[in-house]
Amino acid sequence: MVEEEIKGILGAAYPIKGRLTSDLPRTGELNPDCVAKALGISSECSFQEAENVVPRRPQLCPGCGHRDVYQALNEVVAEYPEARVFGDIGCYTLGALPPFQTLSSCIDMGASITMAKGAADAGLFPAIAVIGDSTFTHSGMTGLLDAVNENSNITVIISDNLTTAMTGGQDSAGTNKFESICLGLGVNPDHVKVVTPIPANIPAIKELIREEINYPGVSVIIPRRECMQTIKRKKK
Ligand SMILES: Cc1ncc(C[n+]2csc(CCOP(=O)(O)OP(=O)(O)O)c2C)c(N)n1
Ligand code: SF4
Repeated sequence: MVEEEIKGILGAAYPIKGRLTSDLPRTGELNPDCVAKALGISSECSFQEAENVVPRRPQLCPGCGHRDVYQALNEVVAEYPEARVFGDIGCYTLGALPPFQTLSSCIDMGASITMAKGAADAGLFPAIAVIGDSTFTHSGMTGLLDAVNENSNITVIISDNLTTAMTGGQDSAGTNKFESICLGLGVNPDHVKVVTPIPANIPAIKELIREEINYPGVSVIIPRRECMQTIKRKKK
C-alpha cells in the first residue's frame, strides 16, 4: 500500500494523512469531498455547486437497452416478494438508482453471479443476476460454471450492448461468443435465450423472464442491443 511505503521511507517525523489515520475513509472510492476534508479545506465539501447546473443523479442514456431490461425485470420481480436481483459493475449498475432501483447489490466485477448462486443455494427464490457482457467475460464466467456444476437455481441476465460502455466504449472480449460460451460452460441449450431489448419487446421479455425464473436450474437470458453512444460515435 502506497501509504505504508511512504511512511516507511519518511519515518515518524513526517505525518502522513490517509486511510490508516482515518483522515480518509477506510473503504470506498476517493471523491473530491473526502479529499477536501482530509486536506482540511472543508469540513464537508470544498466545491461550490455551479449556480446554473441543477444537481441530478446519474442516469442511463435515453434509449439505452439496459433501460428496457430493467423495465421488464421490475415488472416481473414485483410478482415475487422474495426476489433479489444481484448487480454488477458497468453502466447497468445505474439500475440500482431511481427510476429503476432494481439491483440489491453491487460488490465487484463478476460478483452478481456468485452472489445469486450463494443466495439460491441458501434457499432464496428467485435469485437473479444482472451482468454486462464485458464484466461477464472479465469474471462472470467462472461463477456461471460453478452454478452449472452445482445445478443452482439462478437466472442470469447478460445485458449485452456489444461494448464496454462505462469505460469509454472499448471492444468487449466476448462479442458474438456469448451463446457459445454459455453452452460451453454447460448451460442447458434450451435455457440460453437471446432477446432484443426494445420497448415493443417488453411483454415478450417479461414472459421469457417468468419462464426462466421458473426453470429449476441455471438459465441465461441475453438481451442484446448496441449502446447508443457507440452507435452515435460510428455515425460521426
Ligand atoms: C477489477 C476491475 N477492473 C476494471 C474495472 C473498470 N470497469 C468498470 S465497469 C467496466 C466494464 C463494464 O462493461 P460491461 O460489463 O460491458 O457493461 P457496460 O458498461 O457496457 O454496460 C470496467 C472494465 C473495474 N471496475 N474493476
Ligand atoms: S453509454 Fe451506452 S450502455 Fe451506457 S448508459 Fe449510455 S447507452 Fe447505455
